[in-house]
Parts: sequence; C-alpha cells; structure tokens
Amino acid sequence: MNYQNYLSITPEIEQALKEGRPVVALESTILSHGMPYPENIEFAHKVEEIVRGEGAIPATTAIIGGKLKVGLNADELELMCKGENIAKASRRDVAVYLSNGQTAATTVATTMLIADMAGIRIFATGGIGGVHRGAQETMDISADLQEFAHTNVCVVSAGCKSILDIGLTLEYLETFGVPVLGYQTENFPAFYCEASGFGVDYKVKDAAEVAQILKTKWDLGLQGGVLVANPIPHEYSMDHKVIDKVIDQALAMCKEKGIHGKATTPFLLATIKDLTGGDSLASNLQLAYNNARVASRVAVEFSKK
Ligand code: PSU
Ligand code: MN
Repeated sequence: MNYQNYLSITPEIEQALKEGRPVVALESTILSHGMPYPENIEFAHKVEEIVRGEGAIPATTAIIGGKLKVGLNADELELMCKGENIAKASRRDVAVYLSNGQTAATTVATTMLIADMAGIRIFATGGIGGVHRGAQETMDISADLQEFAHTNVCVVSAGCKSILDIGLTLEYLETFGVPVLGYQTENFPAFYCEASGFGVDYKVKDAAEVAQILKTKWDLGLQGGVLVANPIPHEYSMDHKVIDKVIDQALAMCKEKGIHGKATTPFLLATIKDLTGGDSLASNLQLAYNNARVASRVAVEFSKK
C-alpha cells in the first residue's frame, strides 16, 4: 500500500500523532450536506474549539486538490461549508475524486478510512448512515456500516436518524461484529431523540471504560470499528411524534421525486430541516457538540493506554 502519497496531514496533527497525544477526527459531509451556511461554518469552528477544550487536537477531513486532507485550515473549512459543487465521498468515490481533483466532503465511511490511514482511532460525528427503510427492496445500505465491519476506528454518534430502519441497522452491525456501546445509557438514541425504542448491546459508564474496550478489541486483533451511541442532551431532545411525522413526510417526498442512491441521505436531511423550520438544526448542533466532547474524552483516555 502506498497511501502516504495521498495523505496531507497538518504539521500539528502529525506531531501530536507521533507523540501519541489525543486526536479526534471530524467529518465534512455534515458541513457540506448536513447543515446550511453560515450555521455550518460557525459549527465547524466551535466543534474544533470543544475538542481543544477537552485537551485533544481536532482533525477535520476532506478530499481537496487530489489529497486526503487530515486537518483543515480556515480557508478549507470555509470551502467545505460554502463551496458549490462539493461532492460527497463515500468509500467507492475516494479513488475517483483523488484522481480527478474533485473537492469532496467525507462521509462517516470515508472519514473512518482516512483516520485509519493517519493513525487516528477516535472520530466524532452527528449520526451514522445505516440500513434505509425499505432496504429489503432498494438494497440501500450505507457504506458506513461495512466500514465499521473492518476499519479500526471508534465513532461517537447520537445513534442514527429514523430516516433509517434502526432495528435493521443494529442487526447489520451485530452480524459484522461491531460492538454498540451506549454512553451512560441502555437506549440506542435516534439522533434528535434520546431514545429510539431499541436497546444497545452494552451500557458504558465513562470514557475510560470505552478506551479499555477499544484497547482490548484491537489488542486481540479483532478488526473493525466500535460505535459509541451518545444520546442528545435531554434538554435538546425533540418530541418523537413531531419528528416522526416530519420524517414520514420527507420519506414520502423522496419516493415521489424518485430520489435514490447517494442523493437520498442529503435530500432527507435537507427536507427535514426545511419542514421543521430550522428547529431541528439547534438540536443537531447540540448533539454534535456533545459527541465531540465525549469523543475527546475517549481520545484522552485512549492516549494513556
Ligand atoms: N446522517 C445524518 N447526518 C449526516 C449524515 C447521515 O444524520 O450528515 C451523513 C454522514 O456523513 C453519513 C452519510 O456518513 O450521510 C451517509 O450517507 P449514505 O447514506 O449515502 O451512505
Ligand atoms: Mn445509500
């Protein structure tokens, strides 16, 4: 393998990794395709500040100028937040966009694989992709799940949105041997809502416990990721009934317009945001900040191992 030629890591992150200091990967699809401008750029800076406040170094990833970027400067963050024609890169897109120079935001799958190449083990996001509702017919299963199956990165997320079939998503993770750890909870969260009606495999009490599980798993050579399910803070958790109705509406619009493939998730995210008049955005920001906080604590504990 010769991926070093394609990686562009900032000197600060490179140094931190060399010295074994905590680094937290952050994705850019949440910026380019998950939030509007200018809220996304404020978010991008604030989430990095939160990571630093916890004693870790933030590493936002993207594909820019034929490079896998690990750590973005202010101009690059602005580009990912404001730029037009920013593609969305999941695993299958990576080689193409590196070759043709297309600027692309990285999904959970791609951020995991870039983090792994750079040697970053902890990653904070909002929500992961998963098995879509109706996947029995469409076969629409996010590549995020296969990435968990074989890439050694721990992802802290607020579960996943109920645009997905959460039960099938959890079944898929079980089949591929991915531990799902509830951060101080027995409930698998549904992004905007602190509970989804599904449970987690294990409840963990703190970041140190997560770090110990990661060390043990990877010491054993058990390849693959770990999902830390971190619920949205109670005060920002939205009413199930409100959000379920909006999601049903968004799904119906998606079907009606014949949207499929990689456009599905961005369409659903944008439609939910429009239908809730931006209410959901405040919750989205808060849950992502909370994930960054927990991921940073896990990274700090893991760096002591
Ligand atoms: N779900 C969200 N917010 C997001 C995404 C999913 O609630 O921003 C993004 C993530 O980057 C995730 C990607 O990795 O969408 C999944 O896309 P797909 O379903 O096309 O694999
Ligand atoms: Mn898909």
